Amino acid sequence: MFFSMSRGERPDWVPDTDHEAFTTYVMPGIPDPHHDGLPRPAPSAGVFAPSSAAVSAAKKLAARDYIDGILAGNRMMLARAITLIESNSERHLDLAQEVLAGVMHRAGNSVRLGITGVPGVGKSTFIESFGTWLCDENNKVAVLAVDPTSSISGGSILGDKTRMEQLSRHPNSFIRPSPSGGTLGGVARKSRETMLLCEAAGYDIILIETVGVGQSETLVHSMVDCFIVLMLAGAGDELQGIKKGIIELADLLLITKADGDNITRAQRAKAELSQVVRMLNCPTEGWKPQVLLTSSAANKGITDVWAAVGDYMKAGQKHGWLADKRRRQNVDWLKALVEEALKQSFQHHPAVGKILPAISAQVKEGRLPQMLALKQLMEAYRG
Ligand SMILES: Nc1nc2c(ncn2[C@@H]2O[C@H](COP(=O)(O)OP(=O)(O)O)[C@@H](O)[C@H]2O)c(=O)[nH]1
Ligand SMILES: [Mg+2]
Repeated sequence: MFFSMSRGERPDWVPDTDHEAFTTYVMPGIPDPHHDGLPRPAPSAGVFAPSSAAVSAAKKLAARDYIDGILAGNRMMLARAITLIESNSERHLDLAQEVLAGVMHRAGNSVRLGITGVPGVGKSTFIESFGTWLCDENNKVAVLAVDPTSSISGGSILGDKTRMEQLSRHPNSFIRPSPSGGTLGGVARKSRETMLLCEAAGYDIILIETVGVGQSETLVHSMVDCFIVLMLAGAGDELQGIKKGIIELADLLLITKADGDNITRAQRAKAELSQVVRMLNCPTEGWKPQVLLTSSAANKGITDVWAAVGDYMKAGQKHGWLADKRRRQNVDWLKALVEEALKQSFQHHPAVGKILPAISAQVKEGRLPQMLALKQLMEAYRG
């Protein structure tokens, strides 16, 4: 099902009683399916189909207005700044980055949690109960999503509709669906910058939901402090799409839906998984990934998760790896952007574009060695 809502319209599930500052709405998709929202080095006229409608209401504001609004914790200004960040228009890029640069000194003071697992494992429902409890405890919680499928299926918005109703009404929460369309790199760039804006606006816990398929979990792993993997008891490994890799990424493993008939199975799964985790060679000093049982339906284990996150953060502070991890993530992020920009610059280079089809054809038929092809392409690229 497609959502065909224009910017500013409220989704039908937004509570009528809610105030204007309700921030969840459906982003328009990206008209150019090949554009991922990352800046391009040399835009030529007509290449972009900017989603300018998304930002038209906001464009009268100056960077200062956004910055002051965000730093004052104004939800409306935060939401508008995120819209700016999410815009694919070159025109908005400078302003968006000026805003980001203006608030960055106030970012970084949050606990960043990644939450992953296959569709249906209970991520959204867990975030609803976990997030609501955190908000009740006087934390300010921002929920973001990195969902590469959201442009096709409506993605997490479908889940949010029914699963996060209570949380979305809470005055201490801020929920932002995944930016839709574009490459995963583009989606992740926007989510990462959105996270910084939320932190600057005073949100002290950031929850980032992502599906545990493809590459999105690796990307989210590279932007959070603590990575939480949700798993179902009894479902086979293949069914869960579980590679050993994703368990190795986990700092916390939650067996979800540990309620009703499922309790015994969940306990058994916990014992098995704990053994697997013990055998993994965990490089994090002072921390062994923990396996916990949770039930969002019965509201069980939710506070244990927060206690475990607290232990994890304390271990990271004590041994110094938490700050290291963030510094490394900052630099890795720059590297990823450079790689992406170089790739795009190459792909959109006119001289490269001119000779590429003929060279590819020769390579395809085995008539031209790849290294020679590369040499010709690089010569064209360097000009
Ligand atoms: N019994 C039970 N069902 C749950 C629990 N958490 C989620 N579910 C159900 O599992 C389904 C998928 O949940 P959802 O949160 O949308 O999963 P997501 O795709 O990982 O975000 C829904 O039908 C939920 O009602 C739980 O703790 N216990
Ligand atoms: Mg979901």
